[in-house]
Order: sequence, then C-alpha cells, then structure tokens
Amino acid sequence: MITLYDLAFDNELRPSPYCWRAKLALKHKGLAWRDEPVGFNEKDKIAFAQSQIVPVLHDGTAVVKDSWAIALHLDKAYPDKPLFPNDPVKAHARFVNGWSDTAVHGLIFPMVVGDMLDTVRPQDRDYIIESRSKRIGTTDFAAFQKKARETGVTAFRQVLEPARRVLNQQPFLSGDAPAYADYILFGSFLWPHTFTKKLDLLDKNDVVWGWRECMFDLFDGFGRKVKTA
Ligand SMILES: N[C@@H](CCC(=O)N[C@@H](CS)C(=O)NCC(=O)O)C(=O)O
Repeated sequence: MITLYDLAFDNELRPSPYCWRAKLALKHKGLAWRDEPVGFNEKDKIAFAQSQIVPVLHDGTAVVKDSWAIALHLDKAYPDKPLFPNDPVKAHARFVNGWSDTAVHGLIFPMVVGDMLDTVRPQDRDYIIESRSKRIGTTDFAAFQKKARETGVTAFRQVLEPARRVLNQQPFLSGDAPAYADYILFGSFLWPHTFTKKLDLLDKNDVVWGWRECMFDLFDGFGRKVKTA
C-alpha cells in the first residue's frame, strides 16, 4: 500500500508543485495510492518521516521524502515504465528540477502569494502570514502580488526560454513521449492553476502553451480534472 502525504489548502485544493511531481510519477507508473492531506499545521502527520515538508511517500516499509528522492524510489521499486528512460535523460531531468525550483518558482511565487493566503485553510493563515511575509518583506500580500504581476508575467515567459527551445525541436522535454522532466515543469503550472484566477502565464502562440495542453490531456485528463478555486 502506497500513501502519499499531499499539501492541502482550503476546500480540498492541492497546489504543491512538488506533490504534483510525485502524483504524476505515480500515474506514470500506473500505481494507485492512498491520499493523505496535510495542512500547514498538521506536520505531526509527517513527523514519522522526520520531515517538515511534503510530499512524503510511505510505500510498504520505505519512507521517502523529497519529490526527487520519491521519483528515484519509484523507478527502483517499480522498474516498468522508467521515469528516466536512460541516463542522459536523467541528467537533463535533474537540470529541469533545479531550474524549476529556483528560476521558475522564484518568478511564480510573488505573483500568487496573495491568492495563496486566500485559499489556504483558515487555521493555516497565521502560519502563512508569519512564514511567507519573511520572504516577501511585507504582510500586505495582496498589494505585493498586484505589483509583482505588473512585470512578473513578462519575466516568467522569458525564463521559460530554455524549455521553449527544447519544445521547438521535440514534442516533450523528455523527447517523443512525456516523462519526469515534463512532470516537473507541468507540476509548476498546476501549482498556480489550482488556486489562482485571472493569471495568464502563457500566450496561446507559445509552443509551451501547446505542450501544456498535451500535459493537461495526459492520463485521461488527470490535470484537467484537478479541483480549482
Ligand atoms: N525539495 C522538496 C520541496 C518540498 C516543499 O517545499 N514542499 C512545500 C509545499 S510546496 C511544503 O511542504 N511546505 C510546508 C511549509 O511551508 O510549511 C521536494 O522536492 O519535495
């Protein structure tokens, strides 16, 4: 039995890009899992894994934290349908992982932090104000988000250029078919998608937009069916 501890916002929203990576990896493997929602103030649920953050995967006797470690675990435990079809692809995926965590998320976060505060569970609001205000230097999340969006979308589209160049040459970041590198970046899009309204991150003429549509269609529209605010 596999259990995935997944970050929960209010109304059952599940925005965490890292948890999306884990869920997409499980889908890729065709594995079923038991879902365990974790609010920001429910860290006791993942204390057994010595973790303060999610995703955490509990698979039989294996306890795995960190989405990259989860992907490696799944590939080892379930070798069918590899997430890293060969080693050069794994190196490429590792780059996409670091690039998404830093450059991509660094530009998305300021543009969604106000909506994040509005959609977390009511009991988690104080935690988010306390922890995220330290990152943005203010407690006026709405004003900060508004200002960030003035220039943020253009900057975000620019930061996608490396992915755009790859997607101009091949349908997926992983090659002819989607694999883990695609799940990493798609997870980054699902993050704001779940709780943010009126934020057009992509232009319809962008090759990344077409790729994202294909990713939404994957696994019988798994991404299209996610609950949104
Ligand atoms: N490097 C970790 C990052 C995980 C992470 O930052 N998770 C966030 C949710 S998106 C979290 O659990 N935050 C809890 C908190 O801020 O208290 C991974 O890839 O799994």
